[in-house]
Amino acid sequence: MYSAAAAATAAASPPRRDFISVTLSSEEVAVGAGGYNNSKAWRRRSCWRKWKQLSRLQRSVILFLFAFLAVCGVISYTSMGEPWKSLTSKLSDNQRSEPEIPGLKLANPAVLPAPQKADDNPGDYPELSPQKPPKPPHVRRGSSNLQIKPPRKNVRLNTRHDSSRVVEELVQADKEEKTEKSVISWRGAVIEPDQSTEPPSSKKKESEKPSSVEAEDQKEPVPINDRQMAVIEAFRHAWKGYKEFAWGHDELKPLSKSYSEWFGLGLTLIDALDTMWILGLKEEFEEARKWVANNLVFDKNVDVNLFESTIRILGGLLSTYHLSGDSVFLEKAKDIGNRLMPAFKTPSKIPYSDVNIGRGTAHPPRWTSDSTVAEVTSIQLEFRELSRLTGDQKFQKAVDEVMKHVHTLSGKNDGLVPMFINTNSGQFTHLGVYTLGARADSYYEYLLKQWIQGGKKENELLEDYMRAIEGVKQHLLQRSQPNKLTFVGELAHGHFSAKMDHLVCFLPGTLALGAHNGLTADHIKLAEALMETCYQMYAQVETGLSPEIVHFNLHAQKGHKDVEIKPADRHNLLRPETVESLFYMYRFTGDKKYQDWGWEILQNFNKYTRVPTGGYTSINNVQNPSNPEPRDKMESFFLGETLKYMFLLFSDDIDLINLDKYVFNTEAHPLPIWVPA
Ligand code: DMJ
Repeated sequence: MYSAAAAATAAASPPRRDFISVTLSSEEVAVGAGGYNNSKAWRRRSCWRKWKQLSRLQRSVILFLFAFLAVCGVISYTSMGEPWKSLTSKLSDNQRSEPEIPGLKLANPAVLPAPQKADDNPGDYPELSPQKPPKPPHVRRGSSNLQIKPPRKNVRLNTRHDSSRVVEELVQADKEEKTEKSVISWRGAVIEPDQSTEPPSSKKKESEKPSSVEAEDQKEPVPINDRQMAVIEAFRHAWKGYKEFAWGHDELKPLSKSYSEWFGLGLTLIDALDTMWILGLKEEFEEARKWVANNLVFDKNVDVNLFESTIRILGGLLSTYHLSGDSVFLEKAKDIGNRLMPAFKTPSKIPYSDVNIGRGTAHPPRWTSDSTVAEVTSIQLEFRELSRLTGDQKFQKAVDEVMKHVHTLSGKNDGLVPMFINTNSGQFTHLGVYTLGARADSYYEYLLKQWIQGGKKENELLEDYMRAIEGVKQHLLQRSQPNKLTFVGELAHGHFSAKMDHLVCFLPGTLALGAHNGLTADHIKLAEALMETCYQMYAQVETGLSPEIVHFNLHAQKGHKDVEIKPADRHNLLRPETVESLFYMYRFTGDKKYQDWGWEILQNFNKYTRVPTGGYTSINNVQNPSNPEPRDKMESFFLGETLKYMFLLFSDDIDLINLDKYVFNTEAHPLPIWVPA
């Protein structure tokens, strides 16, 4: 607005062509002075009249001015827009990051600039190289393929106090490794990133490639922590005994400083191969690899159990092949796989339990023509993977047929299966007894895991798994007294028994894995409850170690715990199931209590089962801390499973065997999950 004096001056002067004068009427001056006519119509009319009174030139100049101002406005908006947008989004990010807690208002809310992304303005800070933020545990990373990269240097650890030196060594080793990005193996041989997963056969189905080990993971390995160091130390102690007294034999007898043979195939050594790889034990792995290459011979007149040799030997060789990329393991896997095939030559195609791998003959146990249900339905992950790698479908065909057949069988109870199946008729036998323990356990585990391995497409497997878990809920779940622990009992001809094998403790982990893969969320709730129970099977016992079997109290009695142990059941075989489940539970929930429970268990293994001259031993009496009665045997699964799961449990690196890329067989040997290319 112009002042009244300016208006008067303008009115007095004659209009000049080269000046623009704007005349304001007295009415307008009056408005400026306080008189105010609020009629919209009047205002519109008056403006229009004035506009009409202007010369054409004046009108053009005014229009030009408006246009000019409009153009300036648009230009300055576009140049200011980005900073403005980022400012407003930073502000709103800041606002978002302050969680709203009802009833709580911060007196002085902090105003902080939003953290700048490393690549927001890389040129601004040339002296700073972009840094990865520290990885929070349990944050799922993207789907980049990875290779497990053990440290280039061997881990050296003589005592617990060595741990900081070892960490330094590992960090140094990692630095060295970064300079050799094209190499993915520390075994000496240079392996190109892709080479490790390429099956030797061109017959391999292109559409089913493993999600893992196809390309090198470029991410920084997470440093090993003190608890993991303690696992490495335990492994080394066990290995020392095996190497000194049982090298190349099946199992160490640590007290008598000798060994026992089951199949005569170096079972402990093969079972432990991928554990050494995962723990980063280079020297030990190298030595064991040489033994496999030079001494492992399957052309032997020996009877082996189909299930045990599949999960431990075939599974161990396949997983070590995947992790290391070394074809010697695949060659051996093919050899044993072929030698196990005669087991499937039965009238029903349900395999016999035993095979003579030298003669190529198979037979059931001497006293029956039955096979165990868990055994014939827990060899699938390994045989299917062998087909995928070799391109020879016969392995997969044989084991898939077993699953298809079992899927259609009658004699199940709401998805729960009996424990035996006849190799002639193909029918379940000993009907009416249902357990998730010995002889049935891994049937349930492999339903889920095959479904995951195959890319979640085989619906019958999922159906059978879901139905079985409903069956467990309906028939086998109970709560103990006094602490109301949820446990899985057994059903025999309609009678419930409150007996639970330690073997059942695989179930919390399997349920958690299912929930992680999108199955109903109440499975994780059940997993949490059962995990607590499995931990109590250790915590309520005098040595802090679980017996083989417990009986839960269903009725509160003064002075009685939830867990009762019968004299025949109080042995501990260094089994893995509870630490296995603790590992899954920690991976999926991030709850540190699971790590702490595992840590307690490791300490108790060290206290009651460690043999000073090397090795660990099974014990006969978990209730007697002053004499746990060592049994003089270290089972191969202690190195294959128990210590491996401990190491993984204590790790915060979800890429250390990423569970979206690998599925563990029932002997803790990770195999790749197949995904469509
Ligand atoms: C292992 O051989 C396997 O975990 C199997 O599924 C059950 N028994 C032992 C460990 O307890």
